[in-house]
Amino acid sequence: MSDKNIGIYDENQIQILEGLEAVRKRPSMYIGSTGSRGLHHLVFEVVDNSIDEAMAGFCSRIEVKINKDNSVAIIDNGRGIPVKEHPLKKKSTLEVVMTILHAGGKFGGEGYKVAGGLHGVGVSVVNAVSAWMEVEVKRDNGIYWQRYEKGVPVTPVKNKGTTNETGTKVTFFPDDSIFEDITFDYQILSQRLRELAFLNKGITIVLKDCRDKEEKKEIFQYEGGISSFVSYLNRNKEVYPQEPIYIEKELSNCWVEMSLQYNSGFSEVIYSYANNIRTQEGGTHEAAFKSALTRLVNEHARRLGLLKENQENFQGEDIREGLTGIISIKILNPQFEGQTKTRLGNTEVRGIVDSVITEEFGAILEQNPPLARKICDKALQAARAREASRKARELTRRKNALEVSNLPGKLADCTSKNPDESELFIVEGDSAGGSAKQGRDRNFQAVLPLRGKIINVEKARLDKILANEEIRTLITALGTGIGDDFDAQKLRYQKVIIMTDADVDGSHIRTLLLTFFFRYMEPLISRGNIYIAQPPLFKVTKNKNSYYLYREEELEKLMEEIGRQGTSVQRYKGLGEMNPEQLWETTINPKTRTILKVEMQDAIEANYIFSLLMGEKVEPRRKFIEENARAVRNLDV
Ligand code: 0RA
Repeated sequence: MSDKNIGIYDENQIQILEGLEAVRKRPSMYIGSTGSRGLHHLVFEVVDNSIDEAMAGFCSRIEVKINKDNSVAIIDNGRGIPVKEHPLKKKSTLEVVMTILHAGGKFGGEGYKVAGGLHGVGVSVVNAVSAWMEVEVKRDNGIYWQRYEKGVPVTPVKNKGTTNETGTKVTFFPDDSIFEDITFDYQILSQRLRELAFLNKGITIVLKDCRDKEEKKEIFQYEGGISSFVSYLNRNKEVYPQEPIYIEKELSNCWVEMSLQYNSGFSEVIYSYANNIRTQEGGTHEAAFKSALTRLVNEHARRLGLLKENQENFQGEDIREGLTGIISIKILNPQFEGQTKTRLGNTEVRGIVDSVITEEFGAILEQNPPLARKICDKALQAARAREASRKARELTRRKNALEVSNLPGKLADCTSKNPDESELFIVEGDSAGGSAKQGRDRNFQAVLPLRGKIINVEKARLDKILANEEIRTLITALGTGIGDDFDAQKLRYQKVIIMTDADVDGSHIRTLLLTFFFRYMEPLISRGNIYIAQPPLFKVTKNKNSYYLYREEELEKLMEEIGRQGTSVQRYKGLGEMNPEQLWETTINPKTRTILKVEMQDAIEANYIFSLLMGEKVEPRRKFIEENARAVRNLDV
């Protein structure tokens, strides 16, 4: 093969161009989006191929390196992409894998491949959306190399020397005419690579960032697999038992791994995975895990005499209070279903996971009576609290059923009953609430003033939370219900906007509200229903002109522009200092306001931060605040 071949279009060439052209025309169809998510998917797509090699038992180390020029290299010590002539295409298999859609998969020889969701589209897709890509393969005692631009080879496959090692190095530079922004975020890469290292125990994943003068490097390697993951999730918490419970077993071609541990909090944190993909919507493996757990604990509670004959069984939620658990399975042909294709549908998995957990976790409980007793005791306490909360919960439930007429008195509802156009402002304090009520457009904007402080849900059980009047009012106004009753479809307002003062108290109330939404109405956050209002910090007046400023930095700039003489500056300490018209103009009117959508980049990290900031332990919180205080903007004193 020679360079001259380029530009000669035989039918193979045309097929390739059509395939890759399709990717470049509709990149989102292949990588999900052309935003940050899609950009980082490129790295994970290549890494998944290396992980496949690891799962097949041929690769022990993967390195991801962000280069100075913002290109990324993924280096593994797997078998290397085959380089010999492809029997059908009559050219190097390496070029075939890199340039033909869906040719990335292993030919024959099936393993537990990472496939499904957006992954598994093949390295050729990454190639297609890269300004350039280079691949280096060590295999068959040689080093082979090829370069591509926008997915098209610009060199032949070259032999660059000899070696007795094997492996693949893929380097690519994303095409900035396709992506909104081509800057890689260290945190996003680090979080997913750490997760992959937990999910594939023993494997070493190295992340290097060479963009700054000072090189950053992390090594992820966990002999404990997902039990290390559970310890990580529960770090800085009081835990029981000291070491997470861990089981692993292969049954009927399905690899099942489960780990769990309690902490002293009240939330239930369960993550499920199929072939390394987080199954956010659950599925057969998660359902089987939960039901087996419930059945086993109830059986032991009966056997230990903790549940008497006339007593009802514990419910699943009783047993999962304060539980951190992970179920990870690997199967040959995962079926992903659901809105976001993150629900495992394979029906055979249900029975497999059920038997593995029943057998293995059953044996652990049997062999360890103090453990079984403690778990049952915990469930018993939770069940009592649930009974106590039932009444409080019924109050909110009944009000839901009775529609608008029974909405809380404090709520100034909007006229529209169409959630798609309706907004709810949750406002700190009665006086600001009053201004907001007068200033809003009552056709589609509702206002709910919060009088007292809302309860910190991180430190209380549901019964106590529901005894809090502010929370009950909020639940009723939103219309979704809570806990097992929660139904996002019933949300009465498409936008729920938190509007608090720009001071310490305001931040506190905002954090309390966000903690509540995260723990009890999480779908509202992932669906993008929760917003934060941005009231101005200053009003500057000169002659007949007024300016509203939303950031500290803007003040000095404006003063330089318009001059200090005859200029008056009003600093807003609270929302209450604005009259209804001002509030409308600056903060409420959709045409002139700015509101921030609350987004969650990573649920795992969010879980940790919320329990750290709002939970029981003081020392780790102090440390976190000390370490992060410098990064905080607008801290008022
Ligand atoms: C096709 C076939 C085989 C391995 C690979 C592709 C492969 C691809 C990538 C991408 C990054 N690292 C990779 N490592 C391997 C199987 C080769 C064999 O049977 O020997």
